[in-house]
Amino acid sequence: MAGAPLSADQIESHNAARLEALQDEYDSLGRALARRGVAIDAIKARVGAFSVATPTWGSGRGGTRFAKFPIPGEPTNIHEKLEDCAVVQQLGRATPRVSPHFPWDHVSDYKALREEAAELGLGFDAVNSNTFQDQPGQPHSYRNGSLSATDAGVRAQAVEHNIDCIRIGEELGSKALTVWVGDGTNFPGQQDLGASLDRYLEAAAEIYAALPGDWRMLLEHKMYEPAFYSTVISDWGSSILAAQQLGPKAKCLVDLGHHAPNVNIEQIVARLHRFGKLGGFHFNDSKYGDDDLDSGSINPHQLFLVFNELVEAELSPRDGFDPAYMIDQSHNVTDPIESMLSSAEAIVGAYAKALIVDREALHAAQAANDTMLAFQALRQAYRTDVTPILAMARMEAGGAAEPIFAYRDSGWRERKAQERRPVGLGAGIV
Ligand code: LRH
Ligand code: MN
Ligand code: MN
Repeated sequence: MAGAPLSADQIESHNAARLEALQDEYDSLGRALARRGVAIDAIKARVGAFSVATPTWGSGRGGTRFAKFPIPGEPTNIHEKLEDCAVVQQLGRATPRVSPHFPWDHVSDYKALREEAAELGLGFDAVNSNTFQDQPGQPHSYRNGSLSATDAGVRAQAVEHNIDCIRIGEELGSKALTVWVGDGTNFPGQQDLGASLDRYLEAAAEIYAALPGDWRMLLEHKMYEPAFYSTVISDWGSSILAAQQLGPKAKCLVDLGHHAPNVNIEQIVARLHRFGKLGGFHFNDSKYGDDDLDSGSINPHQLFLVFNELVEAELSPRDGFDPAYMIDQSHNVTDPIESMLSSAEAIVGAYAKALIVDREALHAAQAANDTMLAFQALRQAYRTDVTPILAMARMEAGGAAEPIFAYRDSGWRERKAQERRPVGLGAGIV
């Protein structure tokens, strides 16, 4: 790969030292899966073809509203963020695209940025707009909302920003705009709940009208935060209604952290797919709310169940089923590169487990109302350690057998700590 950030020789010798053991584990798992009628090489091929985008904003250390604790060598601009995302891709081989956020990733020349990313082996995924923060020099404030604001000037500014994001995305080679607004209220009576949705829909339609023919507009819902009494696009119900009203290019994006506690997210996935409106994911994990913890770190079973629905959806596609997969995490206490490597592996691993579910047995048990055997079909797949499949797929694509160890050995962060300017202390991002 031209311009790859790490030495290919280092990855090769890392792999050479592990190949024999890995081959042994892969062959043993292959025999076990063959006895279940599953061809391991076919699963490896599907795993190798799967990808998930990394968030540019996840490559720096995040924080909470209390504090942010930067690490030496973390990226300070979009160029350095791309470099770090390229490290994640070079070692993990599951994250060939980055999802940018504007204006956080603003540059003056987007064509050059696209070339710079391509040199690093990266492309661009969905662009994310930001009308949840005020920017220096901006005429109107979003303190009272953006697309749903009562002030027409504020709404027009928010629409224009989203259209600017589309134009930037076209230069970058993106095909989708993700719209999440922080609009909502903190007090009963603060706003008319119906009228604010009307204003949102009208403004969103102006953005929709500016979408190129082959683009999608991904509506991201969130139940609370920063608004704590109501949010305008609070749940998948509001999201699908808005997407249906806007038109076929509008789809719903499911951020795993944006739901009520204990809600059945896999069922939401199935519902959105049923109506052809499943547009994409922001993967993360959570214990309490929109924690933005690493994917699969708290509830890996839920991640598996989500992928189980996605594999079912692949088998019965509706309306061009092709969801955009992205990570959306805040790495507050880890090296973001390590968190993205670990998260990508958790996501791909959940997909691999879903692929090895004995679907025939599952569907037969469902038809016969045999609850326990239906559950066992899922359980058997979930219990399977798919690590050798993931490692082999990665290695065959030029990545590392054990990406986090290869990353540590590369000394990347220590080197960057010498080269990059230190990040100031301060509050985190959302
Ligand atoms: C909102 C959100 C949304 C933003 C990102 C930074 O909580 O999930 O996707 O764009 O965080
Ligand atoms: Mn999100
Ligand atoms: Mn979020």
